[in-house]
Amino acid sequence: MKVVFCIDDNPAYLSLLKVAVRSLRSVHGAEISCLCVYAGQDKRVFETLENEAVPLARYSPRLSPDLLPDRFHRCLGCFLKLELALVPELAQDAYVLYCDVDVLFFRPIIELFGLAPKYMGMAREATAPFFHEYQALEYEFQGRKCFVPMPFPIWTFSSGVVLFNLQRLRHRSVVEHFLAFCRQNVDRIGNLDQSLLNYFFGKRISRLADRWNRPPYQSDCLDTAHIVHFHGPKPWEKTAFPDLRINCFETMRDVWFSYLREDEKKRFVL
Ligand SMILES: [Mn+2]
Repeated sequence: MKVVFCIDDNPAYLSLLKVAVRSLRSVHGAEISCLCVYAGQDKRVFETLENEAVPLARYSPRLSPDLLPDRFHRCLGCFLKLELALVPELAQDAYVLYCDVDVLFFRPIIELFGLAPKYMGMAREATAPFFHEYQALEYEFQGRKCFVPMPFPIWTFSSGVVLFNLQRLRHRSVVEHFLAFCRQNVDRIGNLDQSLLNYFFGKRISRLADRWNRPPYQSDCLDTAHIVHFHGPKPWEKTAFPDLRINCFETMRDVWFSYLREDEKKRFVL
């Protein structure tokens, strides 16, 4: 199974991607297969991917920037994961493990390769369930009106690590329905791609154990995490989110920096 990353032109992503890929190979060896999906044309991205020997899939998303509200333009990359079932380079893959680039592979992930979620597997965020102001969201698909009842109470699954069943998403136009829903409801979401996945797939999402997506601010991260997710403050951030720079944050941040060369560390004020 491939490990898939998605990026956009945010330069911070390049350091994150390097550590994600290096830690993945450190845990699993160089033969683990990965792919990076990218819609832009920044030379620095091409160079970094080439230097890190990460295969690139250039992809023009159906949810193109002109269809997304301006306020999402700073993080276009996060929407790419919604379309992995349509990426030609993944056409032969039944399942893929999507990971944000702000992850650190800390223990083996082989166990995940044996799972077969019906649509997708995601770990839960440590937030309380909530109720959306809409009882149902609607969208039109091929001239028909479709309704998606909100999966009340809505438990939030994190889109930082998603084990996608691409085969299922390609079957019977599920992904086409989903993208029609996304296009027509993107103004009714709070949390980017994650809201779209949670609202549309709701109770069809299979729950992954916490160890597959553990933020460093959780006290058990060091002892249990297989994939550490720098959800909240990024490893180099010293003042943002003070209440989340707790527990294992400092330790995991040091592990993260250990994957960078001295010259690569210099761009961060430590
Ligand atoms: Mn993330």
